[in-house]
Amino acid sequence: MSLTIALIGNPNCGKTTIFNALTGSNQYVGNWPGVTVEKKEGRVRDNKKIKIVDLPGIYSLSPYTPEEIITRNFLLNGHPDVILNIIDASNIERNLYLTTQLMELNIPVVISLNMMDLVKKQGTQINISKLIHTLGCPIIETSALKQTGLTELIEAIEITKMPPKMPLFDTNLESSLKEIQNELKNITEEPLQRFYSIKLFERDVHMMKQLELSTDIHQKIETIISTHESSLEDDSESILTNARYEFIESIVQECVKKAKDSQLTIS
Ligand code: BGO
Repeated sequence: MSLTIALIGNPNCGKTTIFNALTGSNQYVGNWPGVTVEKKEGRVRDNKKIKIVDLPGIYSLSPYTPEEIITRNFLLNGHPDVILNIIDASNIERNLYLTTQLMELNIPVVISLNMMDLVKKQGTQINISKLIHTLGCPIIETSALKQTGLTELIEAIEITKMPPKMPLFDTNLESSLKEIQNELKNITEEPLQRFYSIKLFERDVHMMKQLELSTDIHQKIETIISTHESSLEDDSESILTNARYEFIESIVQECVKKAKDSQLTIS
């Protein structure tokens, strides 16, 4: 069975190094339609049935740059079987921001926790089992530089069929998202309703246009958002960003022990 893999990560996470190591010379370079952003695809050296689509390095799935728009359009319309999310483990907090958004797409995710050679050198400890349990997806420790973990990465891609857990936010935000989701019942398929409700909460104009909401539904959703904003005296986009960072902080507190902390414990 052939598989299409969407390769995604922040700039400088090691995505190109991993892409080259997995595909070798089996690569094809072109452009994404309508833009001058390079499109690279390749077949895995040891399993030609796996096609990897190398998406541009991005920090978020917001609609502000051509790279972000290309990536999310591919995720929503390109039918990838698995997202391979490369995380720079030496910068895990910032990299997980994108991961939380990928987890909302109802697509199976495999995480390559890359730069583990650096993390080990720094003396940082990451509790991988806890991280797997919290995110609900396979996580493989890799060092693209030292070429470790790559066979395990391919094995995980071959067997992963379930999407990860959805990140959950505070009760008030969850209840506003649920209200928006209820308005989308007959408009989008159930598995993507949460993703769209989050995008609408952020007033993402591309998504509003794409969903072709009626004026009535649009107004109902606007009332939900502005009521939430007034209660927190903040704009919806910042509310969502803060909620994501709270979610990430709780994960990092549970699963990551920085070297500084271990030194403190020892002394
Ligand atoms: C330079 N471990 C370590 N230590 N480094 C890694 C790893 C890893 O697991 N993976 C990648 N790198 P890209 P994007 C460089 O190029 O794949 C390094 O943007 C240098 N170059 O070697 O390009 C990788 O595609 C001079 O580093 O990332 C590269 O995601 C001095 O991370 C950088 C030092 O990798 C980015 C590093 C001239």
